[in-house]
Amino acid sequence: MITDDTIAAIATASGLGAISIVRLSGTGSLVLADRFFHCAGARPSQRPGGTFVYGRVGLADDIIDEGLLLIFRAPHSYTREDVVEIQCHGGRESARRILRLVLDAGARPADPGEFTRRAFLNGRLDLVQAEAVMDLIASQSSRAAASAVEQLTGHLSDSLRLVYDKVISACSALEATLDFPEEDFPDFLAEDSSQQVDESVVMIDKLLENWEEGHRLREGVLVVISGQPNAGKSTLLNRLLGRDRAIVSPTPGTTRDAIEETFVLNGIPIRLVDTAGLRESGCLVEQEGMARAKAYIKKADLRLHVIDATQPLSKSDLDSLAETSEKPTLVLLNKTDLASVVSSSDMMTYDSIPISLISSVGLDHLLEKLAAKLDVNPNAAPHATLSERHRLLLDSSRHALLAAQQLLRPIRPEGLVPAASHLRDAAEFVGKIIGRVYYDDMLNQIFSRFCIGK
Ligand SMILES: Nc1nc2c(ncn2[C@@H]2O[C@H](COP(=O)(O)OP(=O)(O)O)[C@@H](O)[C@H]2O)c(=O)[nH]1
Ligand SMILES: [Mg+2]
Repeated sequence: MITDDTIAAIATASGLGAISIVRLSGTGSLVLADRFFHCAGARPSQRPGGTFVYGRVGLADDIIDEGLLLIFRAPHSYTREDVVEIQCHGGRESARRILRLVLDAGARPADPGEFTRRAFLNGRLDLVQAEAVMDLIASQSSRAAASAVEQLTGHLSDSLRLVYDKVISACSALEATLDFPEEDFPDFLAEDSSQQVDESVVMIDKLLENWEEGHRLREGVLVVISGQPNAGKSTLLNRLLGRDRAIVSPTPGTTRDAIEETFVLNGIPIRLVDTAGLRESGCLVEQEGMARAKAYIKKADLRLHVIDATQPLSKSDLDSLAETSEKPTLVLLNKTDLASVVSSSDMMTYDSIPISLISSVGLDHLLEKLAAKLDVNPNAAPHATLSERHRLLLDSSRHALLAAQQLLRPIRPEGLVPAASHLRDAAEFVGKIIGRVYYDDMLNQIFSRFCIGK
């Protein structure tokens, strides 16, 4: 697809830093480099790919900075086009002025993700790998990053391509039968197709199994802290985050709004939410806070319910626990550094842990239990995981395959045409995942979440 226009962008994050990088891709990259990069010896466009050279950047009579020029020649570059990267000094100013110069000289500002989009269109990456690039940049935990790298290496793409090939092969076998007259169409081809449809469904089911984990890696697991005012909820949030994020005070009703922060447990990002304590209150702000708390508890993947163990169990605690008894819950009996009147045996069916947030008793146990409840295995090998986009398309493909399966059991001549049509749909859905099939709109949507310069 190699196009004539040359795109340019600052590839590094804005802010103070040692270096910034301005990146160009397209057939004009090297010619542009000749105009604004001045080095000893051969001009940039006379130099081989895979090399770098020191020089001064700017116009001959208006030097902006000194830096390095990295030269990549098509097809040995990220985009498979000619690419140059200028490493200049960090901070906003140098890179911005260099970019302006390049744009004035005829390059076009790159859209978000446009370098990666070109890498995809030029066949360097498939769509699943291209998405992994952004997942890696956006990852919030070591596990999510490892999973993205695994996806980038192409293992998920390989599995998806196998499914795609199988569906295509099922479809071709079936379509071949359509060329025969109805009275003597070759059964064996239709049977072969039917068998491949069954196998495709099994392969898709296996892929869908790992969606859940991918979702958790990307979005984080929602853990909500609930309990009565003064039980120690905000103290718990602060202890788990390792910093004083929420105000802690002996005055009940201090936390009004829900506070959400992320911390990482065994490589999995956890969205931890501190909520307003649940109690009778005439105050409108506090009531709104409690409504939010309840909404969060409803959405939570896991609830940490904090109880002040120095006070007798209140009806409100028991009601609130009973109300959401189906929600995975850990009950924390807090303040065990003082004389407790509630113990684990009072908690009956609930999983409970005695803790003291002030004297740090039981915190390790809490983290262990939390990891176990969330089924977070620290030793699990990283594997590429499906995104929501992949899941939806796989689901659609699966439905189309099942519809075809119905029509092929038993094989009847009149079922062949509609079955083949379902199989074409099934192939198209999988094709859209890896990018064998794509539309501009679809690519726009995928690459719009990328950053500029990637
Ligand atoms: N003795 C003791 N006090 C605690 C413990 N955890 C929290 N507190 C105190 O209990 C009060 C209420 O804590 P806070 O976290 O604001 O409770 P929240 O209303 O549930 O958010 C504060 O004065 C905390 O210092 C604990 O383990 N032991
Ligand atoms: Mg609080």
